[in-house]
Order: sequence, then C-alpha cells, then structure tokens
Amino acid sequence: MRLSHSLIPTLKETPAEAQIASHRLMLRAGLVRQTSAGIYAWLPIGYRVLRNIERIVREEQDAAGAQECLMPTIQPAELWRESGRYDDYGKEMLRIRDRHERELLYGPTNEEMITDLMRQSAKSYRELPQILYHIQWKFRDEVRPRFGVMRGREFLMKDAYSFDLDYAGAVVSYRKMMLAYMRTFQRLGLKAIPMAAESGPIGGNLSHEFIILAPTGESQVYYDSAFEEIDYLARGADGFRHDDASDLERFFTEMTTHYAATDEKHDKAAWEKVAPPRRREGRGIEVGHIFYFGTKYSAAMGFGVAGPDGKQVHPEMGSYGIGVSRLVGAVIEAGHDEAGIIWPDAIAPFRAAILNLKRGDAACDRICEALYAKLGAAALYDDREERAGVKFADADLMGHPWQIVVGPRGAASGRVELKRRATGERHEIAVDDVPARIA
Ligand code: P5A
Repeated sequence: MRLSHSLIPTLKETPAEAQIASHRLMLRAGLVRQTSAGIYAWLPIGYRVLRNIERIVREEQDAAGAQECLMPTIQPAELWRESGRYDDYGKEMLRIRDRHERELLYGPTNEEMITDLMRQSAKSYRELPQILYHIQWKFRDEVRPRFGVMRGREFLMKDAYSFDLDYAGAVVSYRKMMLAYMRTFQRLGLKAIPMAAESGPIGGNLSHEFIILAPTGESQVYYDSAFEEIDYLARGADGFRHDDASDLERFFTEMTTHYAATDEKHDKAAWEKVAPPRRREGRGIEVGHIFYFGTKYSAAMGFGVAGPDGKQVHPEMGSYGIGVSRLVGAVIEAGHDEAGIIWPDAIAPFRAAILNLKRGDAACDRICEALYAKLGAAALYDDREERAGVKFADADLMGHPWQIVVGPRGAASGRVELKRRATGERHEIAVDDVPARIA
C-alpha cells in the first residue's frame, strides 16, 4: 500500500477520550475510529490486524477438529424464549422489531441458535461428538463501553460450541478447546493464564477465563507466581495432542495445578496454601472464556438424540469464546513503548515500511519503487511529501516489525538502513539483501 493514497489517519496529539495505551495508540496509529458509543469502524491497517488474528484463531480451531460455520447476527426472539434467556438477559440485549412486528435481536452469543441447528438434524449418538464455531460480530449494550475495542458494544467474537453424548466426552471437548486456546495465544505472542472463573449468565459449573496480565485490565486476579516462571507458552504448544484423551488430561492437569483465579472465584483457603512469596495479585484482561454447562440448553430446548440403548439423551454441551477484536487492544497493551505499537511478526499489518526520505531524488525513488514491487502486500510504502522526522515517527507509531530507510547518501551506493522496531537495532545493508533479511 502507498501511504500517500491510504486512509491511515495518524494523529500527533493524544486523543482526550482515551484512558489506556492501547486505545490511545489505536486511534493515533489510525487503526479504528468510533462511529457511535462503543462501536468502531476498522480502517485499513486496523482491519489487517483483525484479520490476521482471526486467521490464527481459525487455524487453531480447525486443527482441533472444530467445524467453521457462519450464523447470522440477527436472531429470532422465540429461540431465546425457549431457553428462558430472553427476559434474563435484560438491557444488554439489543431488541429489534421488523416491519411485521416480529421480535428479533442482535445476537450477544449463539448457544440457542446452534442448539436449534443441531436439533434439526442430529438424531443419533453416532453423530456425536461435534464442535462447531463461527467468527461473527456480537452486540451487547454494555452500560459502560470503554477502553476502545476492549469493551465495545459491537465486537468480534470467535464462539465455539461442543456437543457430546456424556459428561466424560464433554470434558474431553473442554480440554481440547483449552489446548487450542493456549496455542492460539502463544502464536499471538501473549502469555495467557487459564483461571478458574464464575460461569455467569452462560451457566454451568466448569469454567475458565484466559487472562493476560496488564495493570489496565478490568479483572482482579490472584495467581501463583509459578505462572510467571514456567514457560507455559512452550508447554501449551508442544507435546500434547488434541486427539488423545489421556494427553489432554495431562495437559489440563498441568494447566490447573497451580492456583489462578479471578476475583469471583477467589478461594481464600486455597490461596493460603500458596507459599506467601509466590502469591501474586494483579489486574488482567480477559481474552477468552470457556464454559461447560451440561444439558442446560439441550434440555430446555428439547434437543435429544437416540443413545446406544435407543433412549433419548440430551447432549452435554460447552461453549468457548475468544474476544477477537478485544485481542487487538490486548496485544497492544502487551507490546508498545512511548513511541508507539510494537507488533508481533505474526499479526503485523505489514511486515515492513519503506521510508523514502527524499522523494524526487532519482536513486531514492528508484530503490523504493523496486523494493515496493518486490515486497508487494508485505510492505507499506511511505511515499508522502513529508519530512523524514514525520516518517520516522509514524513508522514507530504504527509499529511495523521492520523499517527500510532509504536516504540519498546510501541510495547512491545501493544501500539502505534496516531497523528492527522491537529492539531498535539498525544495520546498513545492500538493497538486494533486504527481502531475505526481513523474510
Ligand atoms: C462463550 C462463547 C460467551 O459469550 N458464549 C459463546 C460464551 N462468553 S463471554 O465470556 O461472555 O465472551 C467471550 C469473550 O468475548 C470477549 N468479550 C468482549 N470483547 C469486547 N467487548 C465486549 N463488550 C466483550 N464482551 C465479551 C471477551 O474476550 C470474552 O472472553
């Protein structure tokens, strides 16, 4: 993309409404703009990041054997009357009437709809287990939308739903998703701790939140410092298989041996057993939440399948959410400095920015155009008529992993400066070596 012809409205000033770093930086780097309270438009570079996160989430769901589908955002009220949640959900639910006075709602989650879809077709235990997921916009009319995309009213969620014949099967599905989540967060460069959590309005009795430690987080958390010492990132990824129940049990045990809980689930007696020097209290951002809730929806909505003995059984269910749009903010909270964002390579909007320090200089223009042609979609070419200082500041602000700085002195001898955003290291190298170095 050429910066001169892009909707990337970077701001020098800090927007007054933004209270936390990620919100400030998302506005300043031109990732998003608020269109109504808690509702955001994703501008080109913000949308690239959102799609990159979505891709990683999708790949890990697929690897765990979950099937992707896409349910609508608008749902009929009747489904929610069947489960009893239409009234329970209260003011957070956006209720809509169509021209025929039919009651609709903008979905805050999809347990009812997926249960309805399964009950229309699954008739036998032989069709189970199954896990379905989609990545779709949700609406919750939060009383206090804040911190930008972190607590929005419209937000993008990956929500998965598991159906099993019995409790033992449901536990396997639950652990499978937990493993997929640890891998997902690892690939996003985040250290997410699974913490015992209250299951809230989704219901059920086994639930974990995935928390990223950050002083600006909205959740109060308690955990054993073992989570800081142990390299959970490496463990989550390696050595455990999705398709082996005993492997999944070992994984689950490792993840839940040490004390880690959110405020609602904080168990004073269990906390006292953690050696005092290892006790940690802090704030965290909830980037994911998983629930086992048994037959709550299948029973309420009359979804049964024929069991092995021919008798009808209500499938055991679970649901598993990841805050995809919230993750954009969470990744920035975890990776930034005074100058701006520092994207992990895996989700950066562009691998590199090409900074043309002297437009109109024949050698600079030629080298920049050649690099841009070669790198294609991986590069953002800053071809604006701007001072070098502005280009440096914007590149740091936008946080591209690499900056390729093309100035007249080096260009004359076919050399450019390569800067790594995360470390600040700079090297002068030959133009021809650039693609391999940043690959
Ligand atoms: C699980 C999937 C559920 O809704 N039903 C389907 C279950 N869980 S949840 O915890 O309520 O939400 C899942 C994740 O979505 C993110 N999230 C939000 N992100 C931005 N703004 C919001 N207002 C918001 N509310 C929830 C969180 O990451 C949460 O873990």
